[in-house]
Amino acid sequence: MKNNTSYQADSIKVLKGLEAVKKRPGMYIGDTDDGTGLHHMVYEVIDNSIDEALAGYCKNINVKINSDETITIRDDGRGIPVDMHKGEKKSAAEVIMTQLHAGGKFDHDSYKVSGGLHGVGVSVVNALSEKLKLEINRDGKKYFIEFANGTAKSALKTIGKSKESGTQITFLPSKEIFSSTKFNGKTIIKRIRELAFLNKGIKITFNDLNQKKEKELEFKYDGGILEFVEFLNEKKEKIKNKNGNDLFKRPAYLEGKKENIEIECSLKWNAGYSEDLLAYTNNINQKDGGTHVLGFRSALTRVINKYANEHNLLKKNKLAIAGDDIKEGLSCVLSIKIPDPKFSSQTKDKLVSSEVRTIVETVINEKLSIWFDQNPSIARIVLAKIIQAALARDVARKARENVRRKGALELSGLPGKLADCQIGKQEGTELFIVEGDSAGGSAKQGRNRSNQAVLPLRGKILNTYVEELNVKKNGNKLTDYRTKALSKMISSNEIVTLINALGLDPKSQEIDLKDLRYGKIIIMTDADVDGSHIRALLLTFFNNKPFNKLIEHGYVYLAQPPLFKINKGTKSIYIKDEKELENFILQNNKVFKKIKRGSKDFQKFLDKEKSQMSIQRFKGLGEMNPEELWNTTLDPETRNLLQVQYSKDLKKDQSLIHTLMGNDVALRKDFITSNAINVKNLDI
Ligand code: 0RA
Repeated sequence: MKNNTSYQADSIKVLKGLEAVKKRPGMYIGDTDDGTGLHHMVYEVIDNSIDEALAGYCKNINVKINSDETITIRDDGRGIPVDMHKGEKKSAAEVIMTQLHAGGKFDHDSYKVSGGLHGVGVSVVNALSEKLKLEINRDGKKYFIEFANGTAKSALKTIGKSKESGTQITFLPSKEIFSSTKFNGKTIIKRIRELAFLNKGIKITFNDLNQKKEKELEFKYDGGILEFVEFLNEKKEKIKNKNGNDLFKRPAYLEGKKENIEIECSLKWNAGYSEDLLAYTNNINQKDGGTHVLGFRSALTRVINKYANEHNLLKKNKLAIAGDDIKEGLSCVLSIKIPDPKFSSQTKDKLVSSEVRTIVETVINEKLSIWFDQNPSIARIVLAKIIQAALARDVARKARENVRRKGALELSGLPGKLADCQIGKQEGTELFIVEGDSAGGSAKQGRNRSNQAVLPLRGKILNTYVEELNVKKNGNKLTDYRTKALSKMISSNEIVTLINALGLDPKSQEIDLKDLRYGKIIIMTDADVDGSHIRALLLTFFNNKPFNKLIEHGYVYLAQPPLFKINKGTKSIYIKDEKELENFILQNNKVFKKIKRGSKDFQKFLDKEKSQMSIQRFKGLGEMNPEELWNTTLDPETRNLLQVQYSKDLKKDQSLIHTLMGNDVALRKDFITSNAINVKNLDI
């Protein structure tokens, strides 16, 4: 508060105050070159009218850009006081217009919530204006006073009678201070609209007389920030209810007052993924948030988690909802009004008043809980969206962890276990997926390094079968199935390694065949039950979207390693399986022609023949030396490859895989000894 000592001393202080403003205008009003300061001049005056409205005395504000480059702001409030100020020997109006922060002198405790963008008062606008005319309607009279560069041209005088009350200020910003003094209609409209949203019921009109088609725009929102949220969502995709309408008939609107702090909040969710949160303190936006936003976020997270727990929505997914999941598609306006806010800087971009946090949290917590309870059908769908976001985040986290897991990828981006081939193109190259490290060792040594790559897999890979049929039956969409399948696949180290080796992206929903690093993908497993199982698991993986594209385009093959080796002198003959061994013996012995096949005698002789021959049985690929592996399984000249193909009846294939790889253990066991997918003899 001002301390009146003597008239002279005070006058000097006033002069010094306005000189300071003129000397460093940027400090008081913002940048004087880029237009922000110029428009803050307008906002400062409008804010004073808004204050008058918030005090309950003003309903209408008119803003007009005039043809002589001046601007007029008019309101129907009480009018700036006109009585003589005893100490100053000046009218109160003149004092308010010429003294820095002089507004406070006339304050009642409730007055001046807004306090202007910089809280500097209209005297700053006056100081930086070449010309300012003030007209006051009050006490049945019309008063007038004019200023030039902040100094009164003459004392306030009565110029007539008036039945109205209110204040009208017309000013021309100083060309010595501002690089440009041309007002931008759009910029002003944006602020006027914002103020109309933030202060429900106040009517603000705008008129630009320099526009060819002169028309008055009117901004009045009885719904306040609720209408603001609707406005922010106009062009956004809606979450639809079962009738195809916006799930939110209107946004949620919450309000409360605690310890002199007024809190208003409106929010809704749209179908998008980004967040749109606008926070205001005393009509000023905080782009960097602050304590009010922190309080809001804690309350929101708490209420959502409480709701999810009370309705048992989390347990079956083994999930926790985080703030980021709630943010997706949220639009919210949070507006608080507080007597003496503290900001981190002059630009008021961040609120730091610490008491605000708990107060906002308490109010939002209480009101939002009530809103959720009163709107169960909206709450249910919003929760489903949030839980889906949490699931997706979980998938992404697993993917990240897999990529980071030690040794998963070398710097080349390829798995360390992969023994790559020298040729760097798809055409003519082959990837052998090999069961076990020992077989991998033989394959690595026996292969043709120029075009054959080897990837050893350790043991049984994860069964990646996802019951698509069931997912669909529960009324969920294909995305759910894909998320589930993807989540399952990338949870396995071995599978991520495989996908990386193939040159594909583990997180991508689509495959571009051009990315594939090899022309043939050859599954090479032992010729025993375990081998068949691993082969089935690999085929199950390749049957999942999007990897089934590789089967569809004929990239996937099965190697056929032999089970027996017969040594005949210096020659070696390799035999695929028991049946082929039997045929081989029969063909080479005339004796068998006379004995009935399958009889006791037949078996006796057969056993006798076998014992006389030198037959070696391979227990697994690992028992073959590199040369044997090359001769039997790797060499394109002699090997026997099977191409994996879907049969004509794809539905039947899939239902077979479903039966065999699904949850039924007994059926799965059958699969281990049989082939689920049709294979056709290719080479030979
Ligand atoms: C100081 C005291 C009072 C009102 C105002 C200033 C006032 C300033 C502006 C600026 C634009 N429009 C305005 N309207 C009001 C309170 C006056 C009283 O107590 O009667």
